[in-house]
Amino acid sequence: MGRFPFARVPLSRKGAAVLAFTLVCSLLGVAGAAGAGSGVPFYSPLHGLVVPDASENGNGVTFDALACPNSHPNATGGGAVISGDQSNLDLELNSSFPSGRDWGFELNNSSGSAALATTLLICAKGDFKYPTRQVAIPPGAQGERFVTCPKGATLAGGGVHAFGGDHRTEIASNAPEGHGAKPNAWDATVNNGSAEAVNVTVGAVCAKRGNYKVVHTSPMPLPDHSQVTAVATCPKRAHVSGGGVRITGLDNGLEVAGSTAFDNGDGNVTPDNGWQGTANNDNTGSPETMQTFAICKK
Ligand SMILES: [Ca+2]
Ligand SMILES: [Ca+2]
Ligand SMILES: [Ca+2]
Repeated sequence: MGRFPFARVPLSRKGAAVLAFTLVCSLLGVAGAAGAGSGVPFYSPLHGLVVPDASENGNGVTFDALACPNSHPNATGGGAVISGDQSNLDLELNSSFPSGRDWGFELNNSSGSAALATTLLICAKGDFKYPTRQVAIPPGAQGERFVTCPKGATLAGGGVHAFGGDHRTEIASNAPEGHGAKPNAWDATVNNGSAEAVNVTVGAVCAKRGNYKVVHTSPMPLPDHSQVTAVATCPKRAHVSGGGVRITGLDNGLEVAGSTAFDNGDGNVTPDNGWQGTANNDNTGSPETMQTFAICKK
Protein backbone atom coordinates (compact mmCIF):
# COMPACT_ATOMS: atom_id res chain seq x y z
CA MET A 1 0.00 0.00 0.00
CA GLY A 2 3.06 2.24 -0.22
CA ARG A 3 1.69 4.19 -3.17
CA PHE A 4 -1.50 5.11 -1.38
CA PRO A 5 -1.38 8.91 -1.10
CA PHE A 6 -4.21 9.50 1.33
CA ALA A 7 -1.96 11.38 3.71
CA ARG A 8 -4.85 12.68 5.78
CA VAL A 9 -5.93 9.20 6.71
CA PRO A 10 -3.33 7.44 8.80
CA LEU A 11 -3.58 3.73 8.08
CA SER A 12 -4.93 2.90 11.51
CA ARG A 13 -5.57 -0.67 12.58
CA LYS A 14 -9.19 -0.16 11.58
CA GLY A 15 -8.21 1.31 8.22
CA ALA A 16 -5.80 -1.53 7.55
CA ALA A 17 -8.50 -4.03 8.41
CA VAL A 18 -10.94 -2.32 6.01
CA LEU A 19 -8.31 -2.33 3.27
CA ALA A 20 -7.44 -6.00 3.87
CA PHE A 21 -11.12 -6.94 3.92
CA THR A 22 -11.88 -5.10 0.70
CA LEU A 23 -8.81 -6.60 -0.98
CA VAL A 24 -10.05 -10.07 -0.06
CA CYS A 25 -13.49 -9.17 -1.48
CA SER A 26 -11.84 -7.97 -4.67
CA LEU A 27 -9.87 -11.17 -5.02
CA LEU A 28 -12.96 -13.29 -4.39
CA GLY A 29 -14.72 -11.28 -7.07
CA VAL A 30 -12.35 -12.51 -9.78
CA ALA A 31 -14.15 -15.80 -10.06
CA GLY A 32 -17.56 -14.12 -10.01
CA ALA A 33 -16.90 -11.42 -12.59
CA ALA A 34 -18.79 -12.22 -15.75
CA GLY A 35 -16.79 -12.34 -18.94
CA ALA A 36 -13.56 -11.22 -17.34
CA GLY A 37 -11.53 -12.31 -20.33
CA SER A 38 -8.62 -10.48 -21.86
CA GLY A 39 -9.42 -6.84 -22.45
CA VAL A 40 -12.68 -6.85 -20.50
CA PRO A 41 -12.52 -4.84 -17.26
CA PHE A 42 -12.81 -6.47 -13.86
CA TYR A 43 -15.73 -5.25 -11.73
CA SER A 44 -15.35 -5.68 -7.98
CA PRO A 45 -18.28 -6.84 -5.90
CA LEU A 46 -20.20 -3.96 -4.31
CA HIS A 47 -18.75 -3.04 -0.93
CA GLY A 48 -21.34 -1.93 1.62
CA LEU A 49 -20.49 0.25 4.59
CA VAL A 50 -22.10 2.49 7.19
CA VAL A 51 -21.51 6.24 6.85
CA PRO A 52 -22.06 7.71 10.33
CA ASP A 53 -23.45 11.20 10.82
CA ALA A 54 -21.06 14.00 11.83
CA SER A 55 -22.51 13.86 15.36
CA GLU A 56 -21.03 10.35 15.62
CA ASN A 57 -17.57 10.71 14.11
CA GLY A 58 -16.73 14.42 14.39
CA ASN A 59 -15.82 15.55 10.89
CA GLY A 60 -18.66 13.71 9.16
CA VAL A 61 -16.27 12.02 6.70
CA THR A 62 -15.98 8.24 6.25
CA PHE A 63 -13.07 6.66 4.41
CA ASP A 64 -13.22 3.53 2.26
CA ALA A 65 -10.76 1.93 -0.14
CA LEU A 66 -10.81 -0.88 -2.67
CA ALA A 67 -7.89 -2.64 -4.33
CA CYS A 68 -7.63 -4.33 -7.73
CA PRO A 69 -6.75 -8.04 -8.00
CA ASN A 70 -3.49 -9.40 -9.46
CA SER A 71 -5.27 -10.39 -12.67
CA HIS A 72 -6.32 -6.77 -13.39
CA PRO A 73 -3.93 -4.59 -11.38
CA ASN A 74 -4.88 -1.10 -12.69
CA ALA A 75 -7.78 0.84 -11.17
CA THR A 76 -9.67 2.81 -13.84
CA GLY A 77 -12.95 3.76 -12.15
CA GLY A 78 -14.33 4.02 -8.63
CA GLY A 79 -18.03 4.28 -7.85
CA ALA A 80 -19.86 5.37 -4.70
CA VAL A 81 -23.51 5.86 -3.79
CA ILE A 82 -24.76 7.05 -0.38
CA SER A 83 -28.31 6.23 0.74
CA GLY A 84 -30.02 7.87 3.68
CA ASP A 85 -31.91 11.00 4.65
CA GLN A 86 -31.59 13.24 1.59
CA SER A 87 -34.13 15.83 2.76
CA ASN A 88 -31.48 18.50 3.39
CA LEU A 89 -29.04 17.28 0.71
CA ASP A 90 -26.37 16.51 3.34
CA LEU A 91 -24.92 13.32 1.82
CA GLU A 92 -22.11 14.04 -0.62
CA LEU A 93 -18.91 12.64 -2.13
CA ASN A 94 -15.87 14.29 -0.58
CA SER A 95 -13.28 12.35 -2.57
CA SER A 96 -13.11 9.52 -5.14
CA PHE A 97 -9.58 9.02 -6.25
CA PRO A 98 -7.39 6.61 -8.28
CA SER A 99 -3.99 5.52 -7.07
CA GLY A 100 -2.51 2.84 -9.29
CA ARG A 101 -3.91 -0.37 -7.93
CA ASP A 102 -6.21 1.24 -5.36
CA TRP A 103 -9.16 3.58 -5.24
CA GLY A 104 -10.02 5.69 -2.20
CA PHE A 105 -13.36 7.18 -1.22
CA GLU A 106 -14.39 9.76 1.34
CA LEU A 107 -18.11 10.06 2.01
CA ASN A 108 -19.85 12.97 3.75
CA ASN A 109 -22.81 12.73 6.08
CA SER A 110 -24.21 15.63 8.10
CA SER A 111 -27.83 14.55 7.62
CA GLY A 112 -28.45 13.88 11.31
CA SER A 113 -28.77 10.12 10.96
CA ALA A 114 -26.60 7.22 9.79
CA ALA A 115 -26.42 6.50 6.06
CA LEU A 116 -25.37 3.46 4.04
CA ALA A 117 -22.99 3.49 1.10
CA THR A 118 -21.90 1.09 -1.59
CA THR A 119 -18.57 1.43 -3.34
CA LEU A 120 -17.17 -0.48 -6.31
CA LEU A 121 -13.99 -0.58 -8.34
CA ILE A 122 -13.28 -1.18 -12.03
CA CYS A 123 -9.87 -2.62 -12.89
CA ALA A 124 -7.97 -3.35 -16.09
CA LYS A 125 -5.02 -5.27 -17.43
CA GLY A 126 -2.34 -3.48 -19.40
CA ASP A 127 -0.17 -0.40 -19.15
CA PHE A 128 -1.57 2.71 -17.43
CA LYS A 129 -0.30 6.08 -16.22
CA TYR A 130 -1.77 8.10 -13.33
CA PRO A 131 -0.79 11.75 -13.75
CA THR A 132 -1.91 14.16 -11.02
CA ARG A 133 -2.09 17.91 -10.40
CA GLN A 134 -2.71 19.82 -7.18
CA VAL A 135 -4.62 22.91 -6.16
CA ALA A 136 -4.82 24.52 -2.70
CA ILE A 137 -8.29 25.80 -1.76
CA PRO A 138 -8.75 28.37 1.05
CA PRO A 139 -11.68 28.07 3.48
CA GLY A 140 -15.00 29.00 1.89
CA ALA A 141 -13.67 28.84 -1.67
CA GLN A 142 -13.81 26.53 -4.68
CA GLY A 143 -10.88 25.26 -6.71
CA GLU A 144 -10.57 23.60 -10.12
CA ARG A 145 -7.79 21.69 -11.89
CA PHE A 146 -7.50 19.53 -14.95
CA VAL A 147 -4.79 16.97 -15.57
CA THR A 148 -3.76 15.83 -19.03
CA CYS A 149 -2.74 12.33 -20.14
CA PRO A 150 0.77 11.85 -21.55
CA LYS A 151 1.05 11.99 -25.34
CA GLY A 152 -0.21 8.81 -26.97
CA ALA A 153 -2.23 7.71 -23.93
CA THR A 154 -6.05 7.72 -23.80
CA LEU A 155 -8.28 8.83 -20.93
CA ALA A 156 -9.80 5.77 -19.21
CA GLY A 157 -11.01 7.37 -15.97
CA GLY A 158 -10.21 9.87 -13.26
CA GLY A 159 -11.02 11.28 -9.87
CA VAL A 160 -10.20 13.79 -7.17
CA HIS A 161 -9.06 13.75 -3.55
CA ALA A 162 -9.28 16.53 -0.96
CA PHE A 163 -6.74 16.39 1.87
CA GLY A 164 -8.10 18.13 4.97
CA GLY A 165 -11.40 19.85 5.61
CA ASP A 166 -14.52 18.05 6.78
CA HIS A 167 -17.98 17.13 5.49
CA ARG A 168 -18.32 20.64 4.09
CA THR A 169 -15.53 19.73 1.65
CA GLU A 170 -17.21 18.21 -1.41
CA ILE A 171 -16.72 17.27 -5.02
CA ALA A 172 -18.54 19.89 -7.11
CA SER A 173 -17.67 18.46 -10.52
CA ASN A 174 -15.54 15.50 -11.61
CA ALA A 175 -15.55 14.45 -15.27
CA PRO A 176 -13.63 14.18 -18.52
CA GLU A 177 -12.59 17.57 -19.91
CA GLY A 178 -14.78 18.97 -22.70
CA HIS A 179 -17.51 17.19 -24.65
CA GLY A 180 -15.50 15.19 -27.18
CA ALA A 181 -15.47 11.42 -27.62
CA LYS A 182 -11.69 11.26 -27.12
CA PRO A 183 -10.72 13.80 -24.45
CA ASN A 184 -7.19 13.61 -23.07
CA ALA A 185 -7.78 15.26 -19.69
CA TRP A 186 -9.78 14.91 -16.49
CA ASP A 187 -11.22 17.99 -14.78
CA ALA A 188 -12.47 18.42 -11.21
CA THR A 189 -13.81 21.18 -8.98
CA VAL A 190 -13.95 20.93 -5.19
CA ASN A 191 -15.90 23.07 -2.72
CA ASN A 192 -14.21 23.87 0.54
CA GLY A 193 -16.94 24.96 2.91
CA SER A 194 -14.76 23.97 5.88
CA ALA A 195 -12.82 26.36 8.12
CA GLU A 196 -9.39 25.09 7.04
CA ALA A 197 -7.43 25.13 3.78
CA VAL A 198 -7.50 21.88 1.81
CA ASN A 199 -5.05 20.49 -0.71
CA VAL A 200 -6.77 18.86 -3.65
CA THR A 201 -5.22 16.30 -6.00
CA VAL A 202 -6.89 15.69 -9.36
CA GLY A 203 -5.91 12.40 -11.00
CA ALA A 204 -6.40 11.04 -14.52
CA VAL A 205 -6.25 7.37 -15.51
CA CYS A 206 -4.50 7.07 -18.87
CA ALA A 207 -4.33 3.88 -20.95
CA LYS A 208 -1.34 3.34 -23.21
CA ARG A 209 -3.40 0.98 -25.37
CA GLY A 210 -7.05 0.18 -25.98
CA ASN A 211 -10.06 1.82 -27.58
CA TYR A 212 -11.79 4.17 -25.12
CA LYS A 213 -14.63 6.52 -25.98
CA VAL A 214 -16.54 9.03 -23.83
CA VAL A 215 -20.34 9.29 -23.97
CA HIS A 216 -22.45 11.71 -21.95
CA THR A 217 -25.99 12.76 -21.26
CA SER A 218 -27.26 16.11 -22.44
CA PRO A 219 -27.25 18.82 -19.75
CA MET A 220 -30.12 18.05 -17.36
CA PRO A 221 -31.88 20.82 -15.42
CA LEU A 222 -30.73 20.96 -11.78
CA PRO A 223 -33.24 23.32 -10.13
CA ASP A 224 -32.57 25.05 -6.82
CA HIS A 225 -32.91 22.71 -3.84
CA SER A 226 -33.09 19.50 -5.87
CA GLN A 227 -31.24 16.27 -6.49
CA VAL A 228 -31.00 14.89 -10.04
CA THR A 229 -29.69 11.52 -11.25
CA ALA A 230 -28.76 10.77 -14.87
CA VAL A 231 -27.28 7.71 -16.60
CA ALA A 232 -24.90 7.76 -19.56
CA THR A 233 -25.08 4.42 -21.39
CA CYS A 234 -22.15 2.85 -23.24
CA PRO A 235 -22.57 1.56 -26.80
CA LYS A 236 -23.37 -2.14 -27.24
CA ARG A 237 -20.43 -4.48 -26.67
CA ALA A 238 -18.49 -1.73 -24.89
CA HIS A 239 -17.73 -1.93 -21.15
CA VAL A 240 -17.59 1.08 -18.87
CA SER A 241 -14.13 1.78 -17.43
CA GLY A 242 -14.84 5.00 -15.52
CA GLY A 243 -17.04 8.05 -15.41
CA GLY A 244 -18.14 11.13 -13.58
CA VAL A 245 -20.52 14.03 -13.12
CA ARG A 246 -20.23 17.64 -14.31
CA ILE A 247 -22.25 20.41 -12.66
CA THR A 248 -22.38 23.98 -13.96
CA GLY A 249 -21.94 26.99 -11.70
CA LEU A 250 -19.57 27.68 -8.82
CA ASP A 251 -21.13 27.50 -5.34
CA ASN A 252 -20.66 25.46 -2.16
CA GLY A 253 -24.21 24.18 -2.71
CA LEU A 254 -23.34 22.39 -5.98
CA GLU A 255 -22.33 18.87 -4.99
CA VAL A 256 -21.74 15.44 -6.46
CA ALA A 257 -23.85 13.12 -4.31
CA GLY A 258 -23.19 9.86 -6.17
CA SER A 259 -21.11 8.60 -9.07
CA THR A 260 -20.92 4.93 -9.98
CA ALA A 261 -20.97 2.25 -12.67
CA PHE A 262 -24.39 1.15 -13.89
CA ASP A 263 -26.02 -2.17 -14.83
CA ASN A 264 -28.91 -1.98 -17.28
CA GLY A 265 -30.27 -5.47 -16.61
CA ASP A 266 -28.66 -6.86 -19.75
CA GLY A 267 -28.73 -10.42 -18.46
CA ASN A 268 -25.83 -10.09 -16.06
CA VAL A 269 -25.63 -8.09 -12.86
CA THR A 270 -22.24 -6.64 -13.72
CA PRO A 271 -22.30 -2.82 -13.67
CA ASP A 272 -20.61 -2.67 -17.05
CA ASN A 273 -23.22 -0.77 -19.09
CA GLY A 274 -22.63 2.87 -18.25
CA TRP A 275 -22.27 5.44 -15.49
CA GLN A 276 -24.83 6.91 -13.09
CA GLY A 277 -24.29 10.36 -11.63
CA THR A 278 -26.27 12.20 -8.95
CA ALA A 279 -25.99 15.96 -8.36
CA ASN A 280 -27.24 18.23 -5.58
CA ASN A 281 -28.28 21.85 -5.89
CA ASP A 282 -28.24 22.54 -2.15
CA ASN A 283 -29.95 25.93 -1.85
CA THR A 284 -27.72 27.91 -4.21
CA GLY A 285 -30.67 30.09 -5.17
CA SER A 286 -30.15 29.54 -8.89
CA PRO A 287 -30.93 26.82 -11.43
CA GLU A 288 -27.93 24.93 -12.84
CA THR A 289 -27.40 21.87 -15.04
CA MET A 290 -25.74 18.50 -14.53
CA GLN A 291 -24.35 15.90 -16.95
CA THR A 292 -23.17 12.33 -16.46
CA PHE A 293 -20.15 11.03 -18.41
CA ALA A 294 -19.16 7.41 -19.07
CA ILE A 295 -15.85 6.24 -20.48
CA CYS A 296 -16.48 3.09 -22.50
CA LYS A 297 -13.93 0.50 -23.63
CA LYS A 298 -14.57 -1.40 -26.83
CA1 LIG B 1 -25.06 19.50 0.79
CA1 LIG C 1 -22.19 22.07 0.26
CA1 LIG D 1 -24.56 -5.48 -17.03
